[in-house]
Amino acid sequence: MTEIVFTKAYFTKSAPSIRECPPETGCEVAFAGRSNAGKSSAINALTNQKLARTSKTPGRTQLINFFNVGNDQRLVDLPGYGYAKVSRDQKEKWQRDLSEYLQKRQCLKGLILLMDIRHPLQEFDTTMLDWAIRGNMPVHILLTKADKLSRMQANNALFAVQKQLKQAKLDELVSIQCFSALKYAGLDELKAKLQSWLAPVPDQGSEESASQ
Ligand SMILES: Nc1nc2c(ncn2[C@@H]2O[C@H](COP(=O)(O)OP(=O)(O)OP(=O)(O)O)[C@@H](O)[C@H]2O)c(=O)[nH]1
Ligand SMILES: [Mg+2]
Repeated sequence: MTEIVFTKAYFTKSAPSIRECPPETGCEVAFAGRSNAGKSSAINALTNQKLARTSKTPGRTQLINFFNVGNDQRLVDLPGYGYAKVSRDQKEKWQRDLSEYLQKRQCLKGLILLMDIRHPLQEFDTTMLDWAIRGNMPVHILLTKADKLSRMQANNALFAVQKQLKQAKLDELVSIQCFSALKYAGLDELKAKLQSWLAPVPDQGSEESASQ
């Protein structure tokens, strides 16, 4: 297994729709969440570069942006959802694009779902979870902007979401952690998750590992 060097990430492409995404080869992991949840900031913290545009104005990322992190391994910054000021047409287009991307993209190995730790599991967050689970896609939740809360408050928020996931019987496919792009907190856990999805250790008994 080669360790992914996230700091070597580079931008490759912006796609206005799923039809214009790069070819279905290798593996990718997508970052999804409400507008302003901190998707672009998380990618920048992870790569230690200003790769993805961040903004105080919600709805900044309107394209599907692809970043290479290795040989056919990609991170994908998805357009944020839930931004009140966009038109209904635009909202519907985003929803169609997201559902199509999540359900049809074969090379998609997992979903990083970002939610502001102060407002987790809002409208459409749960829809995203449902779509992913229905497609048997593992999800890793980042409770972002954890620096806005005390450690105790952050842990309480984490436990509360964990409890809800358990009650909804979603805890097998879904993992969760606190995160702060501002403080670079939670990066090791996120990197380990991405590594496991993008470059999994081959199963010792599998044909693939036997032939190597
Ligand atoms: N305090 C704090 N602010 C953060 C953190 N992460 C992001 N922000 C701020 O939140 C705002 C939105 O961040 P973005 O990374 O642009 O959010 P996004 O999810 O990519 O937003 P869209 O592209 O609109 O979907 C910016 O002002 C960031 O500086 C964090 O960990 N802590
Ligand atoms: Mg963004």
